[in-house]
Amino acid sequence: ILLRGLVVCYAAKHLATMKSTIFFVFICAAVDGSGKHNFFPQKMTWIEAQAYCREHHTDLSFVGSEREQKMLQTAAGERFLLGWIGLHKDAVKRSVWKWSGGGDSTYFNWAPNQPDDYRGIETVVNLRVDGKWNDANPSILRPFYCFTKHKQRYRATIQTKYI
Ligand SMILES: [Ca+2]
Repeated sequence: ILLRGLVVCYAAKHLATMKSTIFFVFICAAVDGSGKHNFFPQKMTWIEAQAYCREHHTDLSFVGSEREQKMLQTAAGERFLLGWIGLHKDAVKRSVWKWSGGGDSTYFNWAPNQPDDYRGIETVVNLRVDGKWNDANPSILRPFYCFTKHKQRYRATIQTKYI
């Protein structure tokens, strides 16, 4: 189950007859799909950076929350540094922003007046030194942020219900 930030409940229905009751066991796992973000100062195009991250880590960094935004700051040494993150424009639906590795973005931290799609060629996103996001030309050479996914950890709760 590779879902991040979601509480996944899968109900394992144990049909154990206990006298005249049916015994259900529900197992809920809060999947901690988070991991570690790292900053890489070597400059690459967005595509090169993505390939590098995928080969050596998991992917370009995704930023799904304020908390993860903060993780990038920590990765760069308690400050924000200019660098690519994994956000890119959907190739077909140009108003939709997707994370490298899948999923539409629902959290945004755009700088004022961004995304502006300057010259109509800004299809990927970089973090600025103020921590805000800017859409940019993917062929510019920039440092980048990679994400390494941790192994899954579970916090399981068992609920029992007699009906
Ligand atoms: Ca821009």
